[in-house]
This record gives sequence, C-alpha cells and structure tokens, in this order.
Amino acid sequence: MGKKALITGASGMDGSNLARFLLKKGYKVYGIERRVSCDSGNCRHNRLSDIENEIEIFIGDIRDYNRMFEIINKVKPDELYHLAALSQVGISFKNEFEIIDSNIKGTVNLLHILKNILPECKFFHASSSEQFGKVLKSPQNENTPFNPVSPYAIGKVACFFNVKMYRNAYNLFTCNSITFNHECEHRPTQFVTRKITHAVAKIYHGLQDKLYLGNLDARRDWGYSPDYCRAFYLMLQQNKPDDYVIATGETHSVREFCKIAFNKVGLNYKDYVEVDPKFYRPAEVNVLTGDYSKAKKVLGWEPKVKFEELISKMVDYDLELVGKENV
Ligand code: GDR
Repeated sequence: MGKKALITGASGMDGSNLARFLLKKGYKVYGIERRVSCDSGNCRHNRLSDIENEIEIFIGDIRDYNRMFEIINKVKPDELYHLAALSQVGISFKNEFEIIDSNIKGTVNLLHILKNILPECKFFHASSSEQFGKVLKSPQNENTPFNPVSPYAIGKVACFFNVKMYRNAYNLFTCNSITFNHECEHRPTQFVTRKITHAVAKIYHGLQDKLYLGNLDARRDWGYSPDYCRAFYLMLQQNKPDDYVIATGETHSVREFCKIAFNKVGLNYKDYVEVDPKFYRPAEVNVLTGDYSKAKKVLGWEPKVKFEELISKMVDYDLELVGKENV
C-alpha cells in the first residue's frame, strides 16, 4: 500500500495542488478543512472538484486540539503537510489574536500531538519569506536573520522556531519551507497577483473600468504553486529533516506585474490602475529575493515556471473564466 499523507488546508491553493501531486505519486491523500462558504465566485471546494472522489476530507479546525488528535489518530499518516493558516498579511494587522490562535496554536497543536502519539510521522510546515520582513541582507537564504514587521510574519517566526525545536528537542522529522510568494490560476483574488489578472480579464471584457491597488513599488519573488508543492514533498523524502528557502531568485515590482499582465491583452496599465491608500499596509515589506541554492543542491529542486510565464498562465485562465461567466 502507498504512503498516507494528511494535508491541513487541503482546499487552499497549495493544499489542492499538493493533493493532486501526491495522488500522482501513489499516496492515499487525506485532507483537513474548516467548513467554509464560497468567496466571490472563488469557491474553495472547486479547487478539489477534479479529485474529490480520490481524497478523503475531514472537517476540523486546527485550533481544536481534540479534533486534530482524533483525525491524526484515525489516519495515522506517514507525512503531515501543515498548510492551513491565516495567510493574508494585510488582514493580519486587524487579526493579531487569530494569528496567535490559528497559526501559532494550530501549529503547536499538531506538533504536540505527533510527539505524543505518532513521532515517526514526517511533518512539513509552510513558513514564509515574510519572516525576513525589513530585510537585513539580500538575497535571503536560510542564514539570513528574520526581521518580521507584521502580525502574520511574527506568527510565522514563532511557528518556524517551534518546528525547529520539536526537531532538535524531541527528534521529530520536522521541516520548514521558507516559502517566497507563489501563485497559480486558483489564487484567491485577495492577493495582488490574482487581483490584477482577474481585473485585466474583466477590463478586457468590458466589465470593469479601473483597478485600485496599494503599493505598486513593492517587490516580490513570485513563483508557481505547483513547483513549490513539489519542493514540499521533496523535503520529506530526505534522510534528514531541515529548513529550505523555496524561491525563484528573481524580484519584480507590483508595477511590473501590472505592465506585463495588461500588455498581454494589448492594454496599457497606466490607463486603468489607480492607487488607493486603503490598500497600503501599516508596515510594508519593500523587497524580497530568495536564494534557493540549498534546495537546488540538496533536493535537486528548481522552479520551472518564472515571472512572465506565471503571469501568462494566470491571465489566460482569467480571460477564459470571465469570458465564460459573461456568456
Ligand atoms: P504577500 O502577498 O503579502 O506578499 O504575502 P500579497 O499578494 O497580498 O501582496 C504582495 C505585495 O503587493 C502589494 N500590494 C497589494 N497587495 C494586495 N493584497 N492587494 C492590493 O491591492 C495590493 N496593492 C499592492 C502588497 O502591499 C505587498 O507588498 C503572500 C502570502 O501568500 C503569504 O501568506 C505568504 O507567506 C507570502 O506571500 C510569502
């Protein structure tokens, strides 16, 4: 029988891409998700619709220790991929306590349960490049000090060190990916990339006039979610647990993203994009660039899809989606 993988946040962007990847590898895949309703035509459950008969979903909240205990004890996974989290950095400024409850406590709940009942289970945690915050060195690698500036990033630093502590203190096989921004066609529109590509499609189809954004000069290292899910899997296949930066090594501004996305449909972003201060954050991370050389050397991992191809994929998808909705 194939290995068993349990994924928290299974219906999210990475969760669904990882589930699809692991099924192809012959895994029996189980997912945990909170029961959530659809948001603005972006129904989370749609992301799993093509594989819904191949995976088993448990409803549960990572904040609920007893429920997590029950699910882990029942599934007894070989590998646990912990992807569930409040993931919107901007929103985290208004939700400090949910960061503590969901992101930090949720992660410690899972680690604590594994230590007590399933110490042989390998554990993956999605840490974040936001931990580098106001960067102290560029590009950022596994040795770059953290300097977080948002509740989200501070919470991820706490999770990162808990994952490391359970590895060192209790000998659990636990790994962090220090994951830089990564996107795909199913990214929720609350994140800037999909907000842009979805707007490009709506503007192209005459359904929207303007696109209001925040800081156009923020620079990020944007990769492709399915590429990054492959790295998550590879981390758990090594002989030794460790932490890895997962990135593309390229940095681009939100403005450049707009320029290329609008160009794809023959439009000039300057005619449509306006800045609305309401989308600015109380504290911003200006520039991130990842150095993934350790992942390349140890995992043999490299990103396949880079900036322009990522934008093309997302714009093409949204043009088709909005076109269909418009029929
Ligand atoms: P980020 O992603 O915060 O980097 O975190 P997001 O797409 O939200 O922002 C990227 C940059 O774009 C700027 N920006 C805007 N952002 C949003 N959401 N909406 C806007 O209108 C807008 N205008 C400009 C932001 O200020 C920011 O600089 C993502 C998440 O997936 C995290 O969970 C993950 O940990 C990190 O990436 C790595």
